[in-house]
Amino acid sequence: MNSPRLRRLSEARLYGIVDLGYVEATSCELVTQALLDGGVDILQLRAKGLEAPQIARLAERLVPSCHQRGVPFIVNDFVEVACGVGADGVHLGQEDGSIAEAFARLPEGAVVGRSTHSPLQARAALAEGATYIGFGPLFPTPTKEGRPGIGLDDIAEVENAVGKRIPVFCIGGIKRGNLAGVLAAGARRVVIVSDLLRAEDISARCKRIRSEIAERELGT
Ligand code: TZP
Ligand code: MG
Repeated sequence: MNSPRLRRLSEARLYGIVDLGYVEATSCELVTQALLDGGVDILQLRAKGLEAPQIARLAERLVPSCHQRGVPFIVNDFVEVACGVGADGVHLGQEDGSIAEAFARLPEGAVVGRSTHSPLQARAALAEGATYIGFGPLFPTPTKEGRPGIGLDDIAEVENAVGKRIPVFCIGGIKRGNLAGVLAAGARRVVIVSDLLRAEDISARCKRIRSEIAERELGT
């Protein structure tokens, strides 16, 4: 990844996902533009149920807009798609294979993110060399149905043990109404999917979230 985008990731506060569970394939570019206009620092394409070639066709259309804005573009699940479309990296769940193997298949400097659901998994991802982690789901969420929320109690520990070395993005059921509590529990960075994608004005919602995070950081 080029260094301005790498820096953007290291300083990231808001991670946006174009999730085909909420976005029609035909709207992906518009939604990407809205998320970028709203100031997301990193953007992922998540397309559960689609095959690699379909995901690659979508991703190819989104990479240029992200890169024009200096925003890293990440592909969920599919290392080969990330390689093929010039993405900055891949995001892998616990069951999606080894981090080392993904790095070996991606170009030098690529990003490998890992979903984690406990402090133990968060530490393991750091030890395995993940570039960043997702930590959650904090709350039950329709975006990842059937999983219990892990709550807010472990955020401070994970921020302390892992967040000092790599970015930790809290995820799962985060929305404007509970963001203050998530930040008060020690979160510094968030991934928000449905609350952004269902918003009437996606860019405006991103901006509100970003300013709430900034205000908290400044202690205002
Ligand atoms: N991984 C853990 S929770 C989650 C993912 C992909 C879904 C987050 O979506 P939302 O809509 O912000 O709860
Ligand atoms: Mg996965």
